[in-house]
Amino acid sequence: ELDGVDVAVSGIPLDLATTFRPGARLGPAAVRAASVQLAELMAFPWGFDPFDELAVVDYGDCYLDAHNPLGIPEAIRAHARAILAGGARMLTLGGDHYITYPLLQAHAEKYGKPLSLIHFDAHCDTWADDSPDSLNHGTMFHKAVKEGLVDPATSVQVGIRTWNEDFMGFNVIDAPWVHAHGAGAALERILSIVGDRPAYLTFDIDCLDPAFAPGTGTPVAGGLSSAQALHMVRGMGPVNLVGMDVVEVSPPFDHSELTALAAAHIAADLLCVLRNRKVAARAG
Ligand code: 5AB
Ligand code: MN
Ligand code: MN
Ligand code: MN
Repeated sequence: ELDGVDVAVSGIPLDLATTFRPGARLGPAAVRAASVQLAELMAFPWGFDPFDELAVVDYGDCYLDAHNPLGIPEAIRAHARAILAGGARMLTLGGDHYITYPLLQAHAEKYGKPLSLIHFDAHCDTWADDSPDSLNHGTMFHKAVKEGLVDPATSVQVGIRTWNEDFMGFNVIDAPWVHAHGAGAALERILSIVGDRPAYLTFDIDCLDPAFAPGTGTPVAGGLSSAQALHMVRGMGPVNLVGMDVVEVSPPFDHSELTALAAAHIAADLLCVLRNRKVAARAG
């Protein structure tokens, strides 16, 4: 590991031209700011401070040249490759959810493909678009499946409540199922689908109900509560998480920083999960 860094936090402040309501480029800064409010809460409910054992470094933001949109996918891939080459795991703050596609390319190069995907979202993001670098909103997992970056049969989409004619073979735990059966039952399904395969976790904040996360570009009613989502994220201990992101926070639509705070809380709990895995691995 480069300099002994376990987790590299970085931001990718991207808006896409195809976005209905722009603002996600301001997400990483808002999530970082909200994370300050978490400091005193971090030990709850874990009983430890994740930074006691886990070396976490904020690498700042990926530089995106606004005058060269065609360079955006390559800039994100290069950013990720440079961090992954050092051995740190990435926890990326978005930004439009598009960023997950070049991030998956870099992670698949590093960890082997296909990866398993744990995808929290209101949307399945599998809308058809085969052109690799088209920067088209909501098409990332279509491309990722077509390129063999993720194996849909060992992947799962959680919180979905919009329709797509092609789910591309992903397992889907939709929002009504979580409401009917509970977050605990959903977590058990996630763990059995993914097993101990290398898994990338992508958390689109719009998986949460707009009551909990109003600050996002494409809100959809009927979503998960933050308690349900946190329960599932906190249960990721058995999963071999090779990469993580929290995306689609759009501060212009937020109220009282609720959405940024929810995203920061998800990110903090992911750090706690990684901290526990590190401690458990050392204990043998
Ligand atoms: B998200 C929709 N298909 O293109 C569109 O938030 C939704 O990353 C895309 O899941 C949602 O705007 C993309 C209607
Ligand atoms: Mn979404
Ligand atoms: Mn999405
Ligand atoms: Mn969106």
